[in-house]
Amino acid sequence: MSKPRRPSGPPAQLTDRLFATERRPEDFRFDASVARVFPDMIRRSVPGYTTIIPMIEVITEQYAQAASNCYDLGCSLGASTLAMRHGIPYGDCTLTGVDNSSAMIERCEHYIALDDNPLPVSLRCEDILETELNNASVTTLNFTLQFVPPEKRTELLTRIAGATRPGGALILSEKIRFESVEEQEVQTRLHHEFKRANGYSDLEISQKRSAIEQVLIPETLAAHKQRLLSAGFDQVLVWYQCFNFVSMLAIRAD
Ligand code: GEK
Repeated sequence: MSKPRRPSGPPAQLTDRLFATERRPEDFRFDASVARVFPDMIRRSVPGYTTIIPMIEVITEQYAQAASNCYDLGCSLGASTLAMRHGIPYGDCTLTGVDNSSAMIERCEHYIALDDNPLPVSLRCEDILETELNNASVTTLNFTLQFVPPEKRTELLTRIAGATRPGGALILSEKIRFESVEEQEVQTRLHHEFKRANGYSDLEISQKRSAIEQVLIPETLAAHKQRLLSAGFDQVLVWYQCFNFVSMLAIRAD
C-alpha cells in the first residue's frame, strides 16, 4: 500500500493585499477577507512558518500515543492540522481542529477533504477557551495563544497540561518580545525586513502593525517557559527560532 502523499498545506494562490491601500484604523479580525488570503499572508509574514509546519509532522510522530486524542487549537485553514494528521502513526487516534472563526473553519473543511490521508479529522468552530480536551498526547497551538487575552492564558495552558497524558506534549509557537530594548529593536527591524523581502510595502507593514497591536500580545520567552512549567509541564525547550518568532515544546514526564 502506498503511503499517503505528504501535505503541501492549503494552496497559496491568493495574494494578501489587505493593507496595501490606506484603510480606516480598525482591529484585525479573522474574517472572510483574511481567510481568503491566509496561506499567502502567514507565509509572507511569519518567519519560519514554512519550516515549522513540516516539523510539526515530525514532532507529532514522536509524541503521539496509541488510542489518544490530538488537538490543533486555532487551526485556521488546517496547515498545522494536516501536518499532525500525517505525523500520527496510529489509526486509533483522533485528531480535532478548533477555531472560532467560521470563515476559517469553512475553508479548512475543504482543505482537509482534499488531503488523502485516511485519519479522520473533526473540526469544531469553538473558542479554544471552552473546547473540551481529554486523553491528549499531542496538542498544537501554532501562533494562536498570542491572540488569547493574557489573563486567560494560564487557565488554558493548565487545562491542556491536565488533559495531556504522561509522555505527551504541547507544541507552542508564538511571536515573542524581548526584555532588552536593543534586542527588541533589532529583531523587530529584521522581521520587517523579512516582510519587505516578501513584497510587503512600508504602508502595508505599518497598517498591519497598527491593526494587530491590540489583538496580538507577545510575551517574553522567560514568561512562556515559566508559565508552561507552572501549568503542569515538566520540560520546556525551544526547538526553533527565527527573529521574534519561536516554537517551543512542552513535555509531560512519563
Ligand atoms: C496554522 N495554526 O496555519 N478560539 C479559537 N480560535 C482562535 C481563538 C480562540 N479564542 N483566538 C484566535 N483563534 C494555524 C495558524 S492563526 C495565526 C493560526 C496567525 C484563531 C484565529 O481565528 C486564527 O484562525 C488562528 O487562531 C490564529 O498553523 O494568524 O498569526
